[in-house]
Amino acid sequence: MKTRMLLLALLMGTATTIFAQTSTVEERVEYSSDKYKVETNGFWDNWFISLGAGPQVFFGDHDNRAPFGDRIAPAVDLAVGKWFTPVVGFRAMYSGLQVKGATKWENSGWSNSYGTGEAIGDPAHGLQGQKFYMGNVHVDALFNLNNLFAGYNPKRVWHCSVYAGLGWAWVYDKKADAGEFAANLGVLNTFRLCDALDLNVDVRGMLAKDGFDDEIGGCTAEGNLSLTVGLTYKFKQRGWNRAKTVYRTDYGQLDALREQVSKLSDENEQLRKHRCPEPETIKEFAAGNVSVFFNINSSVIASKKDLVNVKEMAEYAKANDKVMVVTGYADSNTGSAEYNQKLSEKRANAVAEQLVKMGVDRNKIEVVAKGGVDALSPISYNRRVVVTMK
Ligand SMILES: [Ca+2]
Ligand SMILES: [Ca+2]
Repeated sequence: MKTRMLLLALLMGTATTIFAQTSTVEERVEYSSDKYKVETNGFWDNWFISLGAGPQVFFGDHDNRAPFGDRIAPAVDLAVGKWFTPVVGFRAMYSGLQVKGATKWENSGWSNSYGTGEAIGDPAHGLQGQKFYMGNVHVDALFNLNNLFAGYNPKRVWHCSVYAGLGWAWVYDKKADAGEFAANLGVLNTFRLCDALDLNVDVRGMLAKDGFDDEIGGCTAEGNLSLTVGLTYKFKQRGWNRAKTVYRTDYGQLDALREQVSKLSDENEQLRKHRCPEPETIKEFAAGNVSVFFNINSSVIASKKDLVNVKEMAEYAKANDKVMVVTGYADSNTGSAEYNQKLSEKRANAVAEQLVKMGVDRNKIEVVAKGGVDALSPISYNRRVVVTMK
């Protein structure tokens, strides 16, 4: 619990004056364990500057006829960049320096081939040495493969990034042309030395048009391969924070809410005590009796619909502790008096059975059998059971 207390006290003799302001806020932070989830950061975060130096070899006209060792020339690079996410970054870079190779003694039509005036390679090829200085300014998009495939880890030592870029490359003492568009592709390996510094090893290929070296040899392009080793300084803020969720509880506010709930609860209790008693509603059952009809010579209830009213009456009887009277009849026109007596009893029992199913206590049901009658017309109406209450 983080408690911030601002306390200003004045102690003068026996008189004490205390001015205090307190607030009690608890913050709980949960960090995501997902290595692929990080918090985004601001524009000024994760900028870096890098420097490197090493050898480079140019692949231009006639150069492959010079001994390889004679073609190795120095290269430098300087870059400023930024990582937008652990995986994606960019940098603006200056790279290049010297090119060493071979050229013809006489270049028909090409005035400047940067010849050294010294024979090189097999004399049969009639070549002289070549040396010139170049520069290459390019913007590269960087993709960190370790963070892409293995997730972000701030303590990881080795990072391998691939990059592709486009820029402008030129030869310093060239007079005819300002330069050429050049494509750059490479692999940047960095090794963490400390939080702020990386050792960088950059292998880069540059591709430019044939005219770049002032010799048109007929190839579609010529290129430069460099390997530079150097240092990268990473400016603050560096790295990424794990994605997090902050849970904040203001106990001052919570106490106020508790107090309010308690107050409302008290008020509710007061209101409950003073509540007027609800008037008891007595539901009257409208129908005095309900009939259930049967087919001739049958004690099976003819239509289940008749039971709807029976059920209503049963519910009322149960609720009001009434006794139900089930009276069975048969029509006196068919069958003997003895048979009709039994039939009316069976019919009454069939309805009584339904009442029991409806939850009416057996002891609260009276079964009466009236035998054959002709009280109703048509005569079929006498094949019935009448349910009443008492
Ligand atoms: Ca050449
Ligand atoms: Ca060329």
